[in-house]
Amino acid sequence: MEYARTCQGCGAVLHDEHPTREGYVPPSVFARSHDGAPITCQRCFRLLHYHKPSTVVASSEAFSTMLHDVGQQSGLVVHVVDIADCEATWIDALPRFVGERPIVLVANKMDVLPRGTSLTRMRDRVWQFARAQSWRVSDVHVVSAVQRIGTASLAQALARHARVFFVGATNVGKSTLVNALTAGVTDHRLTVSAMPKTTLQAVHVALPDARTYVDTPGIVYGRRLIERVPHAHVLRMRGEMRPVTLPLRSGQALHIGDYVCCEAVSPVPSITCYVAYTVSVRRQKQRSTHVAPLVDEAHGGEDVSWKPVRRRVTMPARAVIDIAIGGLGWLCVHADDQAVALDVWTPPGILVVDRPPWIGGKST
Ligand SMILES: Nc1nc2c(ncn2[C@@H]2O[C@H](COP(=O)(O)OP(=O)(O)OP(=O)(O)O)[C@@H](O)[C@H]2O)c(=O)[nH]1
Ligand SMILES: [Mg+2]
Repeated sequence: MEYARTCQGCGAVLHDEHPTREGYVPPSVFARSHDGAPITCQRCFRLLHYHKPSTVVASSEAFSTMLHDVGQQSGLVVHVVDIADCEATWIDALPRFVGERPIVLVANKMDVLPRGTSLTRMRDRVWQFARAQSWRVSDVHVVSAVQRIGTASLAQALARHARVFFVGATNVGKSTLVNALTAGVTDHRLTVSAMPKTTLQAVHVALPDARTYVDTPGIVYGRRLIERVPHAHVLRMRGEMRPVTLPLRSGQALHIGDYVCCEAVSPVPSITCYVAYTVSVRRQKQRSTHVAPLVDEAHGGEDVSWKPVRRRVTMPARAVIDIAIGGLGWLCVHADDQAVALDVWTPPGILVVDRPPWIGGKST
């Protein structure tokens, strides 16, 4: 029997028939719940209480359909990105769906940036990035949903909008942000988890003043490490950044965690790794060819047979650049009076882009 009720945590339509399908609730739980009371599906319950990884495979068509629906409805669109992963969590196609309406940008997880980072500068960086994409942005907020920093002023800025849609890539913290913005105002709690693909359908959170916040499922691009590596590795990639700076001699390799390696083609005077303190940074005489497993979505298991791909990065003398690596953070590389070349090795499909330095280097 199908129920026209949805899970308050992830938005899936509830049913009590197929335990492996999204939205399943054991019949005994349905029997105990009285009409209209919020229910959490079994998957959300397990995510919240046992931190079980999600097994749902999200499709980009479903995401486009969802964005199309958002574009058809009136309301403010808030694009949430991960401040440590701006490029890889950016939804390039969003303006196509939103049309002429301006977008509010929220760069979340500012608490992971190294202590002392200038938030004004980070806000400028996000603005510059949006401008470079020719986006019409009405405001940029840098926040931490978990530590509730910047959320009060964001709530104020949103207060005159009857409906607000929160859209973004998976795992950027949309549901955490909506929970933070509505804490003490409503009892509706969205499911939040460290694993990607948590929210499955749009969830409308009604506020007492008749306004609505709409949390949406995030897109999975597969270009961030956290979308591709097993659960235990995802947990290791979170947390505050504590930058580590090293020089590399020609031929030396810097292994950053279990999936990324930077190999010096020429001497590299200084590389600063902006990654979570839980990610190991090891300098070695040469690159190790050992690889840790990736999650193989198609077969529901792990794939140990993948081959790292190489991206050559070159920079002129005296240049300073960041190399952003999807789902990991970024490396800030300084050249002195010689040009620098290095190879970045990652799993296939992981976004590697260079950009002006966000923290290290001269502010532009
Ligand atoms: N450090 C830090 N972590 C955060 C912050 N906001 C969210 N997170 C964490 O990011 C992870 C993902 O959060 P969610 O709110 O589930 O992300 P989401 O964007 O709703 O993900 P989907 O539902 O899959 O689209 C969780 O482990 C959160 O605790 C933040 O401000 N700082
Ligand atoms: Mg969510």
